[in-house]
Amino acid sequence: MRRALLLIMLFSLGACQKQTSSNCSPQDHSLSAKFNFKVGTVAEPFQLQANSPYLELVISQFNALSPENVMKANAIHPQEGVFDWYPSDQLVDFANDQNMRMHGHTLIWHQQLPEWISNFEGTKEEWRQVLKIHIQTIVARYKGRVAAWDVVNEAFTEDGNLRNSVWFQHLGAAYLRLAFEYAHEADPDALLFYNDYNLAQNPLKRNAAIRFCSDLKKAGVPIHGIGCQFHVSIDFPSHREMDACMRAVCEADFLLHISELDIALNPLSRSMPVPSEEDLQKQANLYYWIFKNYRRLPEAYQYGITLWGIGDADSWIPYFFNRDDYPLLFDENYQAKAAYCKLIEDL
Ligand code: 9MR
Repeated sequence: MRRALLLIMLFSLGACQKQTSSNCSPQDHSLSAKFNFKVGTVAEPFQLQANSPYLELVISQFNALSPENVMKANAIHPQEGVFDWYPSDQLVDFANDQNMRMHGHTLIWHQQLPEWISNFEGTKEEWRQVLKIHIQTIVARYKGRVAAWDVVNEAFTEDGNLRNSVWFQHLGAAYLRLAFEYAHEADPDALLFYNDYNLAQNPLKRNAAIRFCSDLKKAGVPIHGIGCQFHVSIDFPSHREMDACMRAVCEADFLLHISELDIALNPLSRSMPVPSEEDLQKQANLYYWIFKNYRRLPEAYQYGITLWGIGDADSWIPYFFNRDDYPLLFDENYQAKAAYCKLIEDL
């Protein structure tokens, strides 16, 4: 009996020590305060509920904000001549009030288009008007309040060619140049980005996208940065590939935004009802490596790193791929994971 009591006491002491020795409670730390560059998150207005753990983390851990969906064309411009400003206004006002840098995402994309654009029938000139009105109405509304825009998103395919989107079909490759020029006319102070995925793991796509952006820039088109999304996993791409991607963007003289960072644990879609300690540790090491490597780049190119979500349950990955996954810094209860602790304690 006395032995059992002693064991219980020792166990409780251990548990206690474990709790108090942990030095990474988000209440006591701010992730963004650790870096000279901005650290952002994606959010939707409905998630910013008063007194919620979500809201607390947004405010305490991040100093930049991207909208996950509310600025995409189907949400903000559902019908010709009709703009639904309410949700994006809420987000922009929130970011401005909190002194967070607002990053607009995304003006021109082939996905999440409203039907009226997908089905639009018109001459080239009429398509140009659609592009112009869409971009300029949005950028002008948020002039001075949204610091930067993903002007064109995911225009390249994996083989390094321009995607056959409606924009390409009706305006040819020129739609990219036009998009940047229209955005710049509406807000000459906004930083303008090209944003895409798989730029680390696919050098063909990376080189094509960077070359295209460089050619635009040489021709005087206002394009300031490249967003490398970095939807990566603990297994791939390699450090070498991610490093090559970061360096290539800077060497081409573009601001580098790691724009949609998450690190999947389960890219092969196995059954994974709970994450293993080993995988969580690998994830922590990779988050750490990405932040550390980013911090080593020339400061002038460090636009910032944006996490694509806060808690694992909010992530697009389990939903989109229909699998268990745990890609973010906080778990489904908004408790800090090993990755958050490693960033806070080791960097
Ligand atoms: O996270 C977004 C998810 O909620 C949407 O359903 C999805 C629609 O395609 O878009 C997700 O965000 C994407 C981003 O806008 C562009 N890069 C890829 C992101 C993940 O799909």
